[in-house]
Amino acid sequence: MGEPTTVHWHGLVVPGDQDGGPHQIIQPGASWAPEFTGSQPAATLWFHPHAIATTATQVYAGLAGLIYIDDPVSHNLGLPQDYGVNDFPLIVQDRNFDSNGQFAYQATMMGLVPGETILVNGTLDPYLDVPKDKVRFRILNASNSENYKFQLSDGSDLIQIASDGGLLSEPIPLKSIALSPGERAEVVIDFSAISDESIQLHSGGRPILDLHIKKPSQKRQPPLPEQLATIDPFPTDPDQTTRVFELQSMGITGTINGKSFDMHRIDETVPLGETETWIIRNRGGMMMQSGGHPFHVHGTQFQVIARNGQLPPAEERGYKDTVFVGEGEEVHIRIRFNQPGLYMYHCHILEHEENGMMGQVKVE
Ligand SMILES: [Cu+2]
Repeated sequence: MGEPTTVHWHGLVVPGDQDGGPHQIIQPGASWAPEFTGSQPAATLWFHPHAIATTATQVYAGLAGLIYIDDPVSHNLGLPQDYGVNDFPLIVQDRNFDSNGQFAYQATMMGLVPGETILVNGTLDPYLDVPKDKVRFRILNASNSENYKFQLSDGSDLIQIASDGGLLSEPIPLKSIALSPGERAEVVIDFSAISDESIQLHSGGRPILDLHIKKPSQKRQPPLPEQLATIDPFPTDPDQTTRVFELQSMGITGTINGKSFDMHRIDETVPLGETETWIIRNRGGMMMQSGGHPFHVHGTQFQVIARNGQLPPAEERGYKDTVFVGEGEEVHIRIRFNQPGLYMYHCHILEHEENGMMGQVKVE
């Protein structure tokens, strides 16, 4: 490419200097050789560029992909795990096209112009033949700024088995699953319980993917286990540090704690390995509605402990690296960094990230 870029490992717990944030710039013609050992539970993670001022347009142009982490716990649960047979990625992105059929990235003072077309894995008008059996989908909202609320057209359940950072403690049957930019959900759909020959995955009535149900495979999937992973709550300590992050936006721009991003400023310093509580508040939008912000933290997987003073819904009780904070909402997370270095936290609406809503945390 004729412009600087980076490769950020979204959700991977790696040292700050391997994280691929704005400090690990790859200039045109140069290369970068990150090196790290993965040590975290099985999960569906992803990678995308994270350079200053070029993130949003480079992701829009196609730089995004998935990373799968497997482990014995996940492998031995009897979950569908044959890639391309009963285990499919669904990378969902909205796009506009120009008259030449090229992507047309267009932002205004209000933000990115929403795409008229939704692509799945880069495909227009996608459909998929699926076996009349249990099938796993690893869904990533890789849109720059759109939220989705996934549902099946026949009203069947989406059984969520994993969130951003790995398996939930148990399968959660849901009629709809909301994902803001950067969030993932792994779901199982049991097509053997569906009588229609074809159903549709949609979001608020917008078609996402047509699913054509074919004759059952030879070997049938076993029932889903009642228990998936063990999620140990991070230890609590009455003396632990609490930090507050106030999000405020105005159209395409925004701030965290009243500050616009400055690469030469460390906003927070956190001791390595210590558990903290972070309170994330969405103060809304100045003059216009914010629409909510997906708050993402690099280099760790956190636990959501409260949403608006209540326990979070079951699907938010696993590991997360991105949490949606709606207008006027307050979300509490328990967070711990197990690797040292400099990391970003930011709104994952890429236009907000590039226009002020990002900060830096130093872990030491
Ligand atoms: Cu935002």
